[in-house]
Amino acid sequence: MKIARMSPVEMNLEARFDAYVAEEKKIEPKDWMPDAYRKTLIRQISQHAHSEIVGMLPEGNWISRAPSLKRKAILLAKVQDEAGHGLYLYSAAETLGVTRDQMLQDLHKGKAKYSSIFNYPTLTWADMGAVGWLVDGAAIMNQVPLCKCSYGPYARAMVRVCKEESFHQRQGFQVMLNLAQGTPDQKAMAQDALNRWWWPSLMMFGPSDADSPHSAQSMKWNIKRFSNDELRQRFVDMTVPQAELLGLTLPDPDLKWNEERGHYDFGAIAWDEFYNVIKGNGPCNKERLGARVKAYDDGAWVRDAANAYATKEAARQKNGNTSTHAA
Ligand code: FAQ
Repeated sequence: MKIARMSPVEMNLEARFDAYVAEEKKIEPKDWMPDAYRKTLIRQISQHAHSEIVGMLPEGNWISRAPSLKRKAILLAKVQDEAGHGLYLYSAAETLGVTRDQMLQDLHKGKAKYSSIFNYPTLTWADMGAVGWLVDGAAIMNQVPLCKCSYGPYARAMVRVCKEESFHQRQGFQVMLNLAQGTPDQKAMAQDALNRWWWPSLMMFGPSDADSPHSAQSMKWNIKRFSNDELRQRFVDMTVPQAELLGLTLPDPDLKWNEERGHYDFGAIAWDEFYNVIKGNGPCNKERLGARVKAYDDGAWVRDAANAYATKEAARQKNGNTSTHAA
């Protein structure tokens, strides 16, 4: 780590670190970092990874029921992308010294969180539209600034993730548009999905700034670049005209343009519901965690086989043989 204009002896490690971050420079895995910075990143990146993997479940549920081959292929590709995002993120977290097994154990025991949004059920095909449009839309709003986060491996992972999320958001909007321009029943189905996903999507940004214990420090470290409320407001401002274009109504009687602020005002968020969901009591928490634990247990033989193969290969290498040409 090189700090311009300041000699290392003049500054202790933490002050050097703070100055380095303030200069918008990237921290890399082997750089010195405060323990609390490392812990915060492990918490956030692993929870982000868990969200991607658990987030495959509500949409995976619809792959076999998509209304056409084209929609099935798109949805399948999207769900696979989410798996890829989880893998980049677990890898980024591993660079901080935590093992993937430890992260998964924390998820399975309910110690590590994942996004509240994935604890709601996907009841109709229109939910695939609403999830892509709103959930991926909110995810991008939150993740684009993370491309500039101070931790190099996380920032770089986010660049690719955001490109893919923007395709996801557009395909969701397209599903909504087709339904909104379809029969009255299809339009009603789209409206119903919007009614159910709107408020949980606003909750994705986390508690309001006044109740967000981690925000101040994470912003100081350039991990978070905007506060939860700032990003939530941007999302509302971006989405209102999109809903108008769809001819659908956002389920908020208090939503209105505020000329003075230059933003939309919106109604009160049901924070009791949010806290209830993140405590494990949402409509699908038990089902989602159960599905993840089962997938992990069912996959034990694959991990065992891969490990056995790796051990055998290592032994062959050690004995000077290569597996394919030994015979
Ligand atoms: N759900 O002090 P803050 C996606 C927790 S990816 C559950 O504000 P922070 C892609 C928070 O962890 C969606 N818990 O915390 C996709 C903390 O608890 P802890 C995931 C939440 O970290 C689309 C406590 O509340 N995205 O959707 C939530 O500074 C479609 C206090 O909160 C990311 O993870 C919540 N919504 O800010 C996949 C982005 N909000 O850890 C499939 C990266 C807060 O002390 C299909 N993460 N909590 O026990 C972030 O930007 C931040 O971590 C925030 C929370 C903004 C989520």
